[in-house]
Parts: sequence; structure tokens; C-alpha cells
Amino acid sequence: LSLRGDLQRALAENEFRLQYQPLVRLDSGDIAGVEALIRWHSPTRGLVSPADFIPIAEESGLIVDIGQWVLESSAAQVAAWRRNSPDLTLNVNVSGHQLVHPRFAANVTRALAVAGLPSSAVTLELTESVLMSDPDAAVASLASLRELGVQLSIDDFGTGYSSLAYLRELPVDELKIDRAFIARAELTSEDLALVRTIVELGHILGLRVVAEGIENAAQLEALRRLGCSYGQGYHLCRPSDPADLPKILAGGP
Ligand code: G
Ligand code: G
Ligand code: MN
Ligand code: NA
Repeated sequence: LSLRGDLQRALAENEFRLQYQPLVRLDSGDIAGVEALIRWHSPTRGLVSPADFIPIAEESGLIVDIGQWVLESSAAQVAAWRRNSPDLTLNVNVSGHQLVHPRFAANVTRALAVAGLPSSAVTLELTESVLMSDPDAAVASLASLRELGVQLSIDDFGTGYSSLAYLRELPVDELKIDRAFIARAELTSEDLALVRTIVELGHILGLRVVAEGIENAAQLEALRRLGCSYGQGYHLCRPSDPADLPKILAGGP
């Protein structure tokens, strides 16, 4: 069967799962929120990475239905966790095809209403390349999403080519520094200077700045020293199954 046909069946057969990776406040070490990350457990293909199937889902348009499933499931899950962690927030990855879908704002509203999750607890992540492929259209759709009360984030920042002018125009709340920069951020390197510049740029623009892909203690310490507010990465916490989150949220290992 083609991957495309298989994906369609996977949705119907409930083969997708979500993992959740904490976003951590670097000053206190507290968990501020979680990012939902889709996983496909295919009975014939095994565990398939979203890096492999999301592009196919985008080409075939299936990403709209898959993305809606992600929104609905993660919103319900985080609403449940908020009974013990009332300030917990949710980050969801959104593809360009979802963003331009005429019913996207309505679909987001419906998903959050059904889950009972306030829109202020939700941040939608859009990659820099999606936003910059048609910046004027992006500004318009982001503005209408923001009217719903959700927050918006630029994911994988630094890998595309944001014009500084558009960065000012885009109605976003958060900037996630791509993990490629963090991976190279040795304590004295030019990459660290680059990361410092991105952190400062984010703060000048009034954005929450998240460093992705923190994999060791040295990187964590360097980012703390730069005043980066939030971090994510294997060194802080791996993407985890929902059953493990209550313990993680309670401060467990
Ligand atoms: O979690 P992992 O590193 O395997 O993710 C690989 C890629 O898939 C990342 O770019 C990530 O943003 C993307 N991804 C993970 N979950 C989702 C999702 O629910 N929707 C979309 N559009 N992309 C996702
Ligand atoms: O594109 P996006 O930033 O949404 O991708 C998130 C992906 O990054 C997830 O698939 C997740 O599994 C992966 N990830 C999370 N933390 C780390 C890390 O510390 N190192 C690496 N290499 N990948 C990570
Ligand atoms: Mn992301
Ligand atoms: Na990213």
C-alpha cells in the first residue's frame, strides 16, 4: 500500500499517538507547558517518524484531518492535566496547509471548546519557512487566529530566512531557536554569540524565547547565563508518553 493510503487508514484505525515534551522555565526549572508531538505506530511499518510522514500528509491534504486530531486530543489531555497543574500550557505544531485552510480558525475554536481548554493556554507553532513563504498572507491569518486568544510561535527559528521587517510585523508571542544553533553553542563559540543575538532580538520584540534541543548541562548553563527564559531538550526531558506526564509534572524524574 502507498504511504498515502496507509496514512488515511491510520487515522481511521487510530494508529496515531501523541507524546509530550515539557517546556521548562530556565530560571526556576519549573515546567511551564508541553509540546504535543505526533507518533505513528503502524502495524506493518513499525514506528514511523513524523519527519517521514508529515510531508506526505501535507502533499495529500490529509494533514488537515491529522492536525485536527492532534489539536482535539492534545487539548483534551492538557485540560485533564490542568486539574492538578492549573497553569500548564499546550504547544501544538501546525503545518502551512492547516494555516491556509478556510476553516482553520473555526476548527481550533471547536477543538478547544469541546476540550474545555481556554485559548489563552494554547500556543500554535508555525515554522519560519511557512511564515516567510508568503509573509503578507501569514500576517493576515495569524491576526485572525490571535483574535481567538491563542498564542503564536515561530518554530525552528534561524533555519529559514526571516526578514527583520516581517519579524516586527508578525503578530507572534514566542520564538523557538532551532536546535541546530543550540547543538553548536559551545561556551565560547561564535554560535553562542549568535544565540545571544537571537535571544536579545526576541526580547527586544517582546517575545518569549525558547531554546530547543538542549542536550547537555553546559548548553543549559550557557542559555541560563544568556537570560533565555525557556528551554526544551533531551537534557531537560525527553518527549514522553502521556501516562508518564503526571509524575514528570509533579517534579518526579
Ligand atoms: O518529534 P520529532 O522530532 O520526531 O518531530 C519531527 C518533526 O515533525 C518536527 O519538525 C515536528 O515539528 C514535526 N511534528 C511533530 N508533531 C507534529 C504535529 O502534530 N503536526 C505537525 N504538523 N508536525 C509535527
Ligand atoms: O520542529 P520541532 O521543533 O517541532 O521538532 C521537535 C522535535 O525535536 C521532536 O521530534 C523531538 O523529538 C525533537 N527533540 C526534542 N528535544 C530534542 C533534543 O534535545 N535533541 C534532538 N536532537 N531532538 C530533540
Ligand atoms: Mn515544534
Ligand atoms: Na522546532
